[in-house]
Amino acid sequence: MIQTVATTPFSDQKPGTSGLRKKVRIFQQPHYAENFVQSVFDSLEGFEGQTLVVGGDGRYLNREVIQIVLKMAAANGFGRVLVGKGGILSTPAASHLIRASSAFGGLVLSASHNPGGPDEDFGIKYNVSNGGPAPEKVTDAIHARTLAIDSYRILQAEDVDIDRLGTSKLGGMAVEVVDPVAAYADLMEQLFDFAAIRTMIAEGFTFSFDSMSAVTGPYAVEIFEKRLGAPAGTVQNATPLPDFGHHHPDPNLVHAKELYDRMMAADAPDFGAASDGDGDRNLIIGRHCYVTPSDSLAVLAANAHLAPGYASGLKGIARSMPTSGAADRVAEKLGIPLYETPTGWKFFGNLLDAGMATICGEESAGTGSDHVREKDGIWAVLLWLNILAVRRQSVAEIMAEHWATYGRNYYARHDYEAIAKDRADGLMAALRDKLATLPATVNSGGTVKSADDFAYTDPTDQSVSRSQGVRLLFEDGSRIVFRLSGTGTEGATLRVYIERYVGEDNELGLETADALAPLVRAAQEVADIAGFTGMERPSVIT
Ligand code: VG1
Ligand code: CO
Repeated sequence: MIQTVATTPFSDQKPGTSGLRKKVRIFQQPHYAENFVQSVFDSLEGFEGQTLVVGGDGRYLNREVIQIVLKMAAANGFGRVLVGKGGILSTPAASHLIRASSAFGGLVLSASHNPGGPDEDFGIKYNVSNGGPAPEKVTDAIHARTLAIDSYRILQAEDVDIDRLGTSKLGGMAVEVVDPVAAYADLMEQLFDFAAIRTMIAEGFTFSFDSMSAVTGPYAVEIFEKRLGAPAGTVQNATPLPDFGHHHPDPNLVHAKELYDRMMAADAPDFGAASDGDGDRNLIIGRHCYVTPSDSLAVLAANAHLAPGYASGLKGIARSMPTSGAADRVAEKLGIPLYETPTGWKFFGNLLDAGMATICGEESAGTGSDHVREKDGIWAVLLWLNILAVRRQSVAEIMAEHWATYGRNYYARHDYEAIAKDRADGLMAALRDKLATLPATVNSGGTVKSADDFAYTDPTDQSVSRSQGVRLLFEDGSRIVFRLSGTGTEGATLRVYIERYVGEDNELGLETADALAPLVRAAQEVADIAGFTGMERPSVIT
């Protein structure tokens, strides 16, 4: 029986950079998840009888919300739901499944790199039929609907068994429980030279992958250990846990420190990598050689043609605005366009759909291509492995050659976390107020050439996104960017992105912190970070 349940709006359901993310206990309020899911459905047209994909990163509340989604999808008239077995789908695998099954869209249940557990975070994101995160016009409509909603529809039924493969009926709707890994792993085999990677591993190449007790475990074991023949144990923390074993599943130098230490040890393996909660991010560390995500994007773009899936070259490269300009130099050399978009994967979808870009990336450890419409952690690792298998050099050698060819963009991101929201807003407002006065001024970082608040016009549909981050560009090409995070669930996080370029005949071997020190000081002065936040130093440096 379909039940129509009266409800009242919640005022805090505005999707952020990547869907709605809140504390689990906020999602546990009566009607909270239901309101959001109904608001998504109410913002869509024409899904009657169509397919919806649903799955998540296995975090706390995943199973409960999947049952809600199934019953609401049935009550709202979807014809079929594809759900990953056990409720598991990595974000890129969900994207692939939406595309491969010609689904109307999908709900991805994840708070990605945010911690999980009863006191931590949960999230829901809607992806459209191209497999990518809903664009702003859709998320704006969803938000508007959350503020007006007065009822939702749900089928009264027993929970569906999501732990057994196969199809069952829920009301008039079919529920198909699918293997979350197989189709995705097959796609990877089409893109990369598995035989070459397998040979490299068989010849003694050593490798360590940290799934951080999050969703990539089953994918990584299947692909790296089973299909590529890496020894058992290559994948660490391979079982997805609802609380990620109390870890913070963010693959950066702070939260993936164990991997970092292993890669810096005397007996380090040749290659190390990690992924995040929902499997769309990647961290790459060669033996004794950390690769910044921005550099990784540049190296992958410069070498992608070595993998079968990209042998015919790239159509273009896209990067988010705060991501370093390293990829720009590669695009220039390849003679292909470079697009600079706001932060968040949803801005790449149109470029990928239009065939304008093939590879995209973000400084936050996200890289991906037109094979799906999400960033893809395991994909990035496989492309690295394919490149290593062809070039037969170490990661450190590849980086050194890359910098010697293109120059080096020293880069760091400083995050100031858990700032009171009004203080963070005050800091950004003060910066925006003085933008016009900054050009031609001199500070510790040098002479400011221009300063603006980044706005983006999508070249495919001319939609405009404003206020995407304050940029200070210096005469020597250095850059500082300030923006507030749109994925946090507590207070505000200020992100400061610092970049300095040195040409190919210049100082390529500096320590990043030394190379950036004057710019770090400049960022603190110009934005008065200590004054606004009371913090003398960032909480996290990546
Ligand atoms: C962060 C990153 C951004 C990324 C987003 C989602 O957003 O900076 O590059 O696309 O997370 O990634 P923000 O607004 O907090 O800076 V994931 O892996 O959390 O889906
Ligand atoms: Co993620």
